[in-house]
Amino acid sequence: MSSSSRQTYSVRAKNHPNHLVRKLFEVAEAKKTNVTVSADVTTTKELLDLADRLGPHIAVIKTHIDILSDFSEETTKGLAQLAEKHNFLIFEDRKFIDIGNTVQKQYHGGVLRISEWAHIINCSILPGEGIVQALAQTAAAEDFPYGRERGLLILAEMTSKGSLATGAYTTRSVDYARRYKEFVMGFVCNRSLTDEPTTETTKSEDEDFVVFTTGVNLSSSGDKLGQQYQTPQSAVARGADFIIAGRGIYAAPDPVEAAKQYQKQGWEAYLSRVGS
Ligand code: 6AU
Repeated sequence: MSSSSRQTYSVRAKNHPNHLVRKLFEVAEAKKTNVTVSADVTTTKELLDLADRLGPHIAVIKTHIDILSDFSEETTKGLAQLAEKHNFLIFEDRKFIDIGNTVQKQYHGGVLRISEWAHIINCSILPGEGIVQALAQTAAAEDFPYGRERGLLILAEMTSKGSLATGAYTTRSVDYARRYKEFVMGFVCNRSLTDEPTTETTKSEDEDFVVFTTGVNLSSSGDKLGQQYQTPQSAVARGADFIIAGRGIYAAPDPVEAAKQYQKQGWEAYLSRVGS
């Protein structure tokens, strides 16, 4: 567990050099929630309806925008309006994984125009350091209109059975995060990582990467396709700053009640970790 994990979101917000991380912590503290809902539904109507109903209980909405059967500008305009209304951030779970030149075009422009509406994106580092460099470069360009309102999470581990995102892959994720920390907010991973022994970089005193942990579910231990779950308590105890839950919330009989439950359990686990 890193030392920053024991600090409150407010303290971390005050000291953090990254504008979007500060905003994320402020949202969490203001709404008393560390829940990211993974809204893996397949129509715009369902997505916007969920975002509006769950909005008061979440810090972040995570999308897979390419699974919508009717994606259009209405989808992203609607999401952006709801993000304003309910004070949450939008995380597009695109998992970029290609050479730098390609991911730059997939992120900024293209049919999905991800940079326009997603505050947070993620990438795998399987292609090597160049993918992080390329995405960071796009966001730092003088003509990039969204500047400090955008950030990247490195997919450092995965929750699926037999995941190969382990060992050197995970260690390098930490190295690359350190090298591009103006754009890298933190990781999607299953535990706090920055005290791991790394080979190429060393931890700075003020290092504070955000940990998003997925595979969180209160009533199931997994699915038939290799997904593996843990509870909000165990995720937070292992270092999660934000818990990501999909089916546990949107497929529940009453998604709003479910979101409230994840909010309560995630928040209590956070309070107990920071000792208040
Ligand atoms: O709660 P679920 O199982 O319904 O949904 C989990 C969500 C899905 C996955 O695409 C995503 O989390 N995910 C990720 C992410 C966020 O990158 C990484 C991972 O290792 N496992 C995982 O399930 O939208």
